[in-house]
Amino acid sequence: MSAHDSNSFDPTPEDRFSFGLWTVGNPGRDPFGPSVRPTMDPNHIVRQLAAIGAWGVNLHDNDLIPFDASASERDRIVKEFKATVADTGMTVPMCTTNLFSHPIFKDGAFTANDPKVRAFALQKTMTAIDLGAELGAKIYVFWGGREGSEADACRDPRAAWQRMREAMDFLCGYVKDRDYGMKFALEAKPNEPRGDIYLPTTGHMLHFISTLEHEDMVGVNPEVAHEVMAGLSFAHNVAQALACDKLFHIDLNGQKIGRYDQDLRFGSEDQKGAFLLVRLLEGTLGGKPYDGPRHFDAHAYRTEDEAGVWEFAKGCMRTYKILAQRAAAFDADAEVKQLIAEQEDRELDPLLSGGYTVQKAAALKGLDVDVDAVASRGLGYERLDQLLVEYLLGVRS
Ligand SMILES: [Mn+2]
Repeated sequence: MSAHDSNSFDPTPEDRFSFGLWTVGNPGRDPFGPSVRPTMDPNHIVRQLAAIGAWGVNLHDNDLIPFDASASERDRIVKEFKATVADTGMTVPMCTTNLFSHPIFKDGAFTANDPKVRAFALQKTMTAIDLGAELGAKIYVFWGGREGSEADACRDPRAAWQRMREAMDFLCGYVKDRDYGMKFALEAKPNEPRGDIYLPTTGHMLHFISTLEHEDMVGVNPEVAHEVMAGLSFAHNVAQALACDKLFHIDLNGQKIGRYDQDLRFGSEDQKGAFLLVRLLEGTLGGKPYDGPRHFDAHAYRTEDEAGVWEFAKGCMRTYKILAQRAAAFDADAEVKQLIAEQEDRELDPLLSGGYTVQKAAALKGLDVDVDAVASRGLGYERLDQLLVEYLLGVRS
């Protein structure tokens, strides 16, 4: 089978693709209209995901268990779901808590002004962490859906930051006490549903994590759409997280800049950004690849019926694999390698790395840089970028 046989891009469990119950299960409700698709049973979703080659299924507590379920109802639902996951050979790599749908969370959860809301948020999260542990999840995501404000006069934003720290320290303590072996992945978003959300980008999260009591067990879960909403380069954000060994999970989807959170099929928008992201995650440029799940946090267009939902899911996975193949071919291209290598003068490496010494300072001060010659060099980036575009468009391989 050649690399260009379209079947070779069909997903398999070895690719470790995962979807949330809330993604393929999204019934198409939006602020302007109701559901356009029937709600799907979680067990049906798991069976369908397995059938199309996915590996994992993720969930919020209330994607599986209704908010007001009784203990016996909860146990029945979990038992059936666990059996379906086992029967299909699927896995539950990640779980999270819905701390945004119920009206009690209208002013946030961990950062809300009312201590009863904060206490309930901790209670709900501990219960949901127990569920995640029961399902075998090793990653627990925190997206602070309503941790933000419109009437900013309501609290000192420093108090919100401090409350978030206290909640994370507490919940890390809970997971350690229970010996669940879970890691936390924090997900940033700049706005929506709140006017402004605290800790709005992955960069903010990375710093926040460095202030936590158990920072070793906390990383990030960057989402394409969320960083693009903030007008940022997603690949740059992910690269910083990878460089700090903090990329614990990732939310792949598609987004147009300057819009509401679209959660579109992965690779359906900004194919160049998606190419550069997959190149980074797969390590085709040479860096250490990302070794976590390839998770899609996206949903089908509101125009679709259930058949369209599975086309959407297959599309996310196929596009990822196509981009991985395109990135590998691009980075194996001799001309590409040469254009990148030409910019690197290894001779000065000893002076530029390894930190300060008196000798290096003296050598740098004495260095004779021909500034005019260096400044007048063309860098060949037009050619390099065009080669990227030609790989992306499939005319060079
Ligand atoms: Mn989103």
